[in-house]
Amino acid sequence: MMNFHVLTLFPEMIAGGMHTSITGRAMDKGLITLETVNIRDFAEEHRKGRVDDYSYGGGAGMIMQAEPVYRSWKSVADRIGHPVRTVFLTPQGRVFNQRMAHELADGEDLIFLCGHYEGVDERVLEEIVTDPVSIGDYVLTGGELPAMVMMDAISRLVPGVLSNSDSAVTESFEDGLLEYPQYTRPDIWHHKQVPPILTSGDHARVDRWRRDRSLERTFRMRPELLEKVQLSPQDRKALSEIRVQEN
Ligand code: 6GU
Repeated sequence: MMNFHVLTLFPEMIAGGMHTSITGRAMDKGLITLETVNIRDFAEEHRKGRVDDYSYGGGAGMIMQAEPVYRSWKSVADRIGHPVRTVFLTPQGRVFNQRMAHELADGEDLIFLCGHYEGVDERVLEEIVTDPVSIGDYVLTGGELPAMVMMDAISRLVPGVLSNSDSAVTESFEDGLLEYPQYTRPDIWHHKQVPPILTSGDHARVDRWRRDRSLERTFRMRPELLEKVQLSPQDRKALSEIRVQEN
């Protein structure tokens, strides 16, 4: 069970994305819930629904004001009634990874604050944010897509969200290596045959072949990941042969 609460200026973007595919089914099944809160609904009385203003010190771009963000957060936090992690989506945050997804999937409630414009007044961030998070080193226009990325990654860790056969597939990236290549019918497509080991029926050889392909892909695409992986003697042998092919 996981309750997501999203503070945003674009609630329909969040709802539209989340009601699709596996997260949509998880909501239908009651395994996750989604509450979107429109920060604009908490604009100050005299500002006619505006929630941004100029940056002190000058510079291009508008800044989200502290008070509407605070009020929208408080409307959620008061209802939950106990301290709850509040994630602020920002390129200045810690870079999201699978370990953080597991850590955040532990709780019952999570609040996401999606920034927009050029930023959010730092004073409200100091009061409400427990986890500033980035999803990678590139710049997006707002925190909505990053929040959806995080909710997707967290949702699939909630018990019951994935079918057992899908969960089994999880184990492979969870072991720290990239996935092996996969194939389905037909056996020959564009003159390319499926690797014969996969149709041999020899499960031990299939497992070894997949492990070797995972090691090979990881070595070629993400060599830094190999530093943190437990390697068996057979893994080391396979890797040394892959390294030889490289030269
Ligand atoms: Cl969390 N927000 C924005 N605006 N851009 C990003 C990001 C977040 N993570 C990577 N780029």
